[in-house]
Amino acid sequence: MHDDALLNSPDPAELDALMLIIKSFLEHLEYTLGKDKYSATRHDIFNALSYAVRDRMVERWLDTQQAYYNEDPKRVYYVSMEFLMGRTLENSLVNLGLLEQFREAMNSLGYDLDQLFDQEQDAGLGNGGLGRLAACFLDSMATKGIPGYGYGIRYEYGIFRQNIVDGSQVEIPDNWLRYRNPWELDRQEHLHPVKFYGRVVERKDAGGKPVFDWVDTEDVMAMAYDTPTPGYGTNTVNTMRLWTAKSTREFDLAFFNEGNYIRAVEKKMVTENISKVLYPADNVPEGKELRFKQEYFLACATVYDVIYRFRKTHDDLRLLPTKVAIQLNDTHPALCIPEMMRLLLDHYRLDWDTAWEITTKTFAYTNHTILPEALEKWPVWFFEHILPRHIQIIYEINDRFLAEVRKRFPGDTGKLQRMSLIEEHWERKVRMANLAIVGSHSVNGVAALHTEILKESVFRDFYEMFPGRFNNKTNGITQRRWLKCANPGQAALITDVIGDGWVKELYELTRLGDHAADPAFVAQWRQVKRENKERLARYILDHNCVQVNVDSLFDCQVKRIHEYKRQLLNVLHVITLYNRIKANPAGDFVPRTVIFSGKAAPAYFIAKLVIRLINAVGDVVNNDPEIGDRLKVVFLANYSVSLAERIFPAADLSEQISTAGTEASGTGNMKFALNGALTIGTLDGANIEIMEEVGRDNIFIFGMNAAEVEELRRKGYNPRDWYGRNAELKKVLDMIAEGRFSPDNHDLFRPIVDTLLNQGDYYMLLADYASYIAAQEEVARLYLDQDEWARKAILNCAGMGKFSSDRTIAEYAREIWEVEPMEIRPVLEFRQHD
Ligand code: B1H
Ligand code: IMP
Repeated sequence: MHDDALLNSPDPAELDALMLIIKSFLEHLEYTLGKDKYSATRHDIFNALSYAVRDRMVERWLDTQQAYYNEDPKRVYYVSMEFLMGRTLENSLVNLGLLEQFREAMNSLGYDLDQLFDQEQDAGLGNGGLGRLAACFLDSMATKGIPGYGYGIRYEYGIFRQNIVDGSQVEIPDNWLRYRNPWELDRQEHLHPVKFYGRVVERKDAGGKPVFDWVDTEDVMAMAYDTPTPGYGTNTVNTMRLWTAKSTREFDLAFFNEGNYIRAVEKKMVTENISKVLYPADNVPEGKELRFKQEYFLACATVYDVIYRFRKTHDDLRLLPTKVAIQLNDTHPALCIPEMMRLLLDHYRLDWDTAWEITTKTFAYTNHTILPEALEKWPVWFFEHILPRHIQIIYEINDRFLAEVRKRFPGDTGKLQRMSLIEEHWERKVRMANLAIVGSHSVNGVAALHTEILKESVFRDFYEMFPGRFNNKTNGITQRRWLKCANPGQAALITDVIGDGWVKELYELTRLGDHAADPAFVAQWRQVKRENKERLARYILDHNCVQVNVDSLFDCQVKRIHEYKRQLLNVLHVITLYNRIKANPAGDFVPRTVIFSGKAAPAYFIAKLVIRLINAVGDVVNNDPEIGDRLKVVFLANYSVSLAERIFPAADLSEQISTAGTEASGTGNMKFALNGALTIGTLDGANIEIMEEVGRDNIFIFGMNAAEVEELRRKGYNPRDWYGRNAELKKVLDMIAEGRFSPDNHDLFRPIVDTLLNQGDYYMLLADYASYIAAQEEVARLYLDQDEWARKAILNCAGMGKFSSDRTIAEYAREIWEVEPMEIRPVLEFRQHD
């Protein structure tokens, strides 16, 4: 034991606190985990430490939950099929204000806290932006003192691990619970039944009113696991409650009594499959029965819990909307709406109008995408088969709604067809977005442009009918994780000059603007960026065996691989640069390291082929001695929250190059700019608002805007016109098509070129190519002036105040939820042990 630090501590109170931490850690190692210093593995050390941290959180958690019970404020339920939490240990220590104490305590035992942080598995219960947004919102709700809960599914397997084998993505199951999850507490007593299948029987009650009984169902139990979510610099600790599927006792009895024991165990496993795995599709729904059952599983267990908690202190369900706001994270949990109706009608026996008023006043819906293929539609026969009572309720909602539409717009049958909750094609489907809009009092988009597109095109009919229902809430990110934890060097430098107010109020960063012209500050800023780049360069060497030049421009595109995000456009630029260097080997080129990272949906053929192409181009470029370190291309495997935390701080350039009108918001764009990267981007999603905040001169904007994209599509877009007119572009595409990057299989990448030249280039890469290349030339020119680059980077960071999820949450709280922050005072008298 190295206890010099302890012995040197001057303050007895401080010394006491350290001793308590050490005691707590050692007790958990011994009594919770049953290990001593000889038998403890690194997982044991991590777990014992996490339990010691959790103990500090639990005290405030109990106080918070008790205060919610006693003071009965209005509560917010954020319901989401995804929570992409990443790691928890460091963030918890930062939010609790205990980081330095724990660092010192672990140091005195001979452990390096940063190495222990790296032991933690990511909680990867999400695909990308939508799931990470939910995680940032939990941090901000707790920090702002909003009485909030996250409700989701405790997938046994989160988003797959991505390995790259011979340049291709290979998916490995993410068994994240293998070494236990120290942050969760199982709540065996919170066990709710969820029904599936069966049929509906109609009968009359004593008063002659119809009653609908849903009978002969197959039931599954939902069991709760709770994770505390602490705010920064407050006593508030909120709850994330995730549901896991368990078979019922009745199920066990019925099947085990049949006498075939093994068959009974098999069937038990099948019912518990509901919470087994996250569907790894981003921005495209998976039309599978199991996914549908997952969505209902979440909806049913959550609505039951919300009403149960409300009824602990209230009898009159009509007051529900004054005490409860439920936010639907896209349509994935939209079955909450018919489920709430079912409970109010069939269980609590309210009349339709009362039930409908309670429901619509309680729910609010956030839309996250306008890609037509990503709007959820479930076949009517799924409902008839799996949720027979819900389809009756949905038909009734639709009948009443369409009657209203008819009254407002007589004779407009096109409108009726478009607005119906049911799509009448050869296969009839329920349009989940229409259900969510009709069943909510608020519909919001996630960036200004996105909300305009919702109002003007995707949901135009609904906007005409309910203009007051639509509103914008531009996304944000938590600066605690994405700057303070991820980039301690830059965070400390900022705090040195403007204080640490920015950790709770990101608009404080505005004051950095005054320092952008200070040469000493600029020099320090550059030094921090350089150290971050060195760290990432070491990671790249370790993982990709590529030595990159730390003085080169780190040009980063990290996000899900999707055609609309146009990683391929970036590759076209890389090959263009390669050709230019090859054509002029003695020329002066600004050295670049182009870094890609991201997962493709396992069934998304073209996206996976793009990954192969990136690696294939890397093989050619990185091994060409004539290129040297002027150009390197690396694909970092297994993009995840914890890998993102390494990449953002080291980035010089942020690629946000989606076709205008396709990226609802983006949040990676905000994380890059906050970490001092300049953006090259289209006028899409939140890029537009970033430009407004940092100034047109401090961002590289290129390409068509959303209106121009639409106009060109309307006029008829022929990508071959662009191919024919631009010699550099033609050469690049010909090289890919002819197998220049796939010498063993010349046709390997032909399908990629086909999507561009023969299948209409839906995302218009060719139309934006020339403008993109020109913008990249400007980037390179600016990079030659390192001080000027750093000045603009500082101004980008200084302009990020708007993009804190604290601001976003404050807007939701005020304008949608009508909830007030609540201060939690510690209730110390219960604590006998310290
Ligand atoms: C976003 C999704 C999404 N939009 C379907 N939509 C999914 C759709 O499993 N599914 O079926 C999963 C995810 N994800 C993203 O949300 C947007 O593309 C981003 O632009 C946005 O920043 C993010 C958060 O609002
Ligand atoms: P939950 O939100 O239903 O899980 O309850 C959260 C907290 O509310 C509990 O941990 C208690 O602190 C408090 N609580 C719930 N029921 C009661 C009660 O009947 N009396 C006092 N406090 C309660």
